[in-house]
Amino acid sequence: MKLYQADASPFVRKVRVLILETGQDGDITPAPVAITPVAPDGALNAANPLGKIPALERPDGPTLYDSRVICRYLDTRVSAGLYPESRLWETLTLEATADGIMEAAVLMVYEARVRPEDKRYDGWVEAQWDKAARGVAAINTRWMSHLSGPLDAAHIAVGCALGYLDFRHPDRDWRGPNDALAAWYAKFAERPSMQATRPA
Ligand code: GSF
Repeated sequence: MKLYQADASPFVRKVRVLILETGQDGDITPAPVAITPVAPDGALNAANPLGKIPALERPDGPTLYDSRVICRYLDTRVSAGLYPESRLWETLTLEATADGIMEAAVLMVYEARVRPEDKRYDGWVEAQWDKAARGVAAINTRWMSHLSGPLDAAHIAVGCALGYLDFRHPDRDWRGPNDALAAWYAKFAERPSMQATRPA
């Protein structure tokens, strides 16, 4: 299977961490792409009409896209149990929260790097940060007992979202009021799968 990817993408990292955690690394061929919303890639567009990564091309079925779909597929493929039936809705909601943090943080990067300087809108950037910060605070206050349980797909998503905040927005200090989550992340970031996928 071919994974369209870029090392800096937190959504790709989520998929790559899940691949490593479930022992499927040998089944995946990386297809690196360098894209922005205004500089798409032809082969990627053919695989995913939305032009976004990650996208997973399979020999025996249509290309899968959206990291949540890919993670769920890869989990099912090897019966890894990272979407446990007993807490499925919690897992999906926590994953969605982490994805929302990534999405807001990525949009902030695009605003600074992709949009022409004279068209940038600081209020919009701050509103995106407010979303990310509210997401982080909600995880810290409502989800620590879930995060202290056995590994599931939501743990991976949260780890990758926080890693992306460190990578792209180190000056925002997400740890500040979120001690419990900061302690959880310090430990989670030590996992070999997280170390192997650190964005440079
Ligand atoms: C988001 C993927 C995404 O925005 C998912 O896979 O979960 N909901 C999707 N990927 C970005 C790269 S990133 O992670 O920085 C992307 O592909 N952007 C290109 C574009 O055209 O928006």
